[in-house]
Amino acid sequence: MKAMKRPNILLTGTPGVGKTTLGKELSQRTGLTYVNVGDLAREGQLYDGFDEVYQCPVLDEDGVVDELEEKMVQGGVIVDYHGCDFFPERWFHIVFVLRTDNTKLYNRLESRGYTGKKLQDNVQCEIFQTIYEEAMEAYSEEIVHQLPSNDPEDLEKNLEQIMQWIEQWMKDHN
Ligand code: DAT
Repeated sequence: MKAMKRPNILLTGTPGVGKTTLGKELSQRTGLTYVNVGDLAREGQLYDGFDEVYQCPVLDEDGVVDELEEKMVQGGVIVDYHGCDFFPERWFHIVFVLRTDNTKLYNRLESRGYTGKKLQDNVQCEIFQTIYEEAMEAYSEEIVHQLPSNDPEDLEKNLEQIMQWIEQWMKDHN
């Protein structure tokens, strides 16, 4: 028997909006595989240079794509990253951009230890909806959806909505 087809889901948005929280819980509830691109890069040392301004290694985007390709072709993967324009468009069946109110995001990032330019730039990234615009350019607009991610009720609503979408997708494709 052929394996059930399962969708690939991209969770993107500014750091601190709640991608990891949503992605891990979604994985637990659905059995889909959760992949955190930041962790993947760290584990495989998929870096390409060093950013002097932010004092952090630069992601080797092609290396990440090569590393994930086989898994993505099989389907059933939830990918979490604060950027989205270097993944092959064909990988994803749906893209969620999580959004958080500025003051809430500021507080979350501050308690994560962000200060100075890093804190300012990330909050500005959210204010300018940089990642949403990146997603709208990189993917077909019909598959890009914004999700509010301000409080636990939002989290629960998002989980339920995505699970419903997965169920419908599975019915349509199997
Ligand atoms: P990201 O993976 O986008 O960087 P995260 O999942 O690590 O974000 O969440 C950042 C912080 O915000 C963390 O302390 C958990 C909290 N958080 C996430 N989703 C939330 C929500 N819907 N309501 C309140 N807090 C949330």
